[in-house]
Amino acid sequence: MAHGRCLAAARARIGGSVTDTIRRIAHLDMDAFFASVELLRYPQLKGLPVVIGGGRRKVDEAIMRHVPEGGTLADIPVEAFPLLKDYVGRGVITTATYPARVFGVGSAMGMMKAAKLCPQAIVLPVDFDEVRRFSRQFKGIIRDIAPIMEDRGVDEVYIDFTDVPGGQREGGRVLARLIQKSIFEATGLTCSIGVAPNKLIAKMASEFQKPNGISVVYESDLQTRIWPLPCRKVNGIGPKADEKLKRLGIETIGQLAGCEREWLIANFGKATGAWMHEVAWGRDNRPVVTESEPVSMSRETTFERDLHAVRDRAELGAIFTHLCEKVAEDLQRKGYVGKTIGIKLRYDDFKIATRDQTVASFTADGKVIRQTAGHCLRRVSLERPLRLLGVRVGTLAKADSPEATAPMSEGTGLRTPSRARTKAQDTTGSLF
Ligand code: TTP
Ligand code: MG
Ligand code: MG
Repeated sequence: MAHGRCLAAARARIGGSVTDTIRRIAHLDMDAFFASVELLRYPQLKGLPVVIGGGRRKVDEAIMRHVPEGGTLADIPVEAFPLLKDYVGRGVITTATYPARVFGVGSAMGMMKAAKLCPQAIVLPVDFDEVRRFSRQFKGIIRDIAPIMEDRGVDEVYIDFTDVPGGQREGGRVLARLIQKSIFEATGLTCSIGVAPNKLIAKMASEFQKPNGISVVYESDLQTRIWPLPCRKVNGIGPKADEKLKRLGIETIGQLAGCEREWLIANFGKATGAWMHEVAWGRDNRPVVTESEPVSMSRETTFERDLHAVRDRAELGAIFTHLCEKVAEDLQRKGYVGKTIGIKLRYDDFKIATRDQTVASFTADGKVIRQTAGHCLRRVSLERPLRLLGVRVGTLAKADSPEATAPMSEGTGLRTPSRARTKAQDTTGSLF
């Protein structure tokens, strides 16, 4: 029985015929992401070299002045935009459009140095809010098509194509095309996708045809398409490991594959050596992990100068209340409630103290958080000045989940603290 089910699960009906299902993992990465987001706002810059870097507000204001009467941002003349050659400062480039990359300009390069290579490039600041908005949007589009998606940062994700309709056709190309098209139609942004037997190879493959490309790689392509690549292309082989490999005469992944596993272990240690051997042979069975639920949410702040609980009482109190309100806002915005409320302090001698307390019913209420965190504060020493103060809410549940909406459990409303208690050193009295 079990065997029969396995077989059935390993097969998919495609175009009327039954074909074996093979593991298809995609890696999708947005093209020149921060720069592309700016080009949506200023479409007149399409096709021009543009770099992202430098401070934000000043540039915005300078450009805004050039919006013609009754016009929009798209009507600002190209000549009005600041150029790299006029940049003075120590900023580095966050990213560059593909026309700018032609000049050798790219991420992490100093702006003054880049100005020598491409003085005519337009410089724009990053708008993080806008970037985050598009990041959420493109990920939402993907999830609607292929629900097993792993968020890998602002502009990239892994997607498990294996059991998604279209995920097997042309090795995944059909589904990749659909995703690319859907993202472009909704946002105007392009991305590149690699589809491969696993995450490791998919990540490399997404770079093969950038920008706006799709690359499909099969297990049998290992020798021809992966082995000629430099070792540095393996996600996880950083500059240090790469340098050491080079010293040992190993430049390409193929050369790495030619090394004895034991030799790699002798040179790089057990875990890294064994891992290098596996990746060189294209082996990686890490699953695509969909969004993990947050364990806690917290806010903390390091003060500009150390603050003392008595001497700086008002200032500290205001910051504390603000942190509690911010955590409450985070919880509410993300749709969570929590039960364990805690504080974290760092003293001027860098020692850290934490305390927490569990309340009877789930909350995302700033006042409840403030009150409970205040109780926690009374349980730590406040004799030394403080460098940092943090507030955390843990034991989270979705605000609309059954456990969160269940009637309040019996009791006093406050439970015993969950951490080992030190005797309360109440130097603050009712300060908090
Ligand atoms: P990347 O995906 O590395 O680069 P990219 O999207 O700009 O270009 P590509 O087409 O080659 O993928 O990074 C995504 C965004 O993250 C990028 O637009 C800017 C930002 N970023 C940084 O803030 N710092 C960095 O060091 C890098 C590399 C990127
Ligand atoms: Mg990118
Ligand atoms: Mg990226």
